[in-house]
Amino acid sequence: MFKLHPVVSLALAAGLLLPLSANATPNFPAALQSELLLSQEPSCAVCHQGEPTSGTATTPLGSDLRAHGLMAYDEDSLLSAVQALRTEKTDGDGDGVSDVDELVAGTDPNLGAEASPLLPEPTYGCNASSEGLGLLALVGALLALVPSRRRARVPKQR
Ligand SMILES: [Ca+2]
Repeated sequence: MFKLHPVVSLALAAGLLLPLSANATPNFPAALQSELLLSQEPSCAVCHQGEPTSGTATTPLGSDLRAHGLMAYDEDSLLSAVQALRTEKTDGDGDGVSDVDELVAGTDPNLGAEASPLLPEPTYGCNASSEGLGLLALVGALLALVPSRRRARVPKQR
């Protein structure tokens, strides 16, 4: 067994854990807020399903955005897709209010008018990017404590 420097252990742990804890694209809520002049970042749940919201955008809005070229982590593709939805006045839930207008109004564009409450404050998903850091630190600390064996030094032969 070889000894890893604690910093290396942390880096390895981060590399192992980050794909497992991948969330929605973290820059998208702020990009939507800026593009649509929203009072707050929209919840990740407008595009992602599940608890916590993560993975591929599969809500009706998320699917429409992907159909219009949305690519994860590509803010330009998000803004382009939003513009396309705005131009087409896409109404994923069929309630007569376009998806973009619903985002601006703070309602969920995936739900009809009767079941479309104001979006909750995001408490998880793409806005909770530091969520896994506690676990990451714990794993890194545990890896740093793994006993190691030093190589026996072999005296140079003369
Ligand atoms: Ca609608």
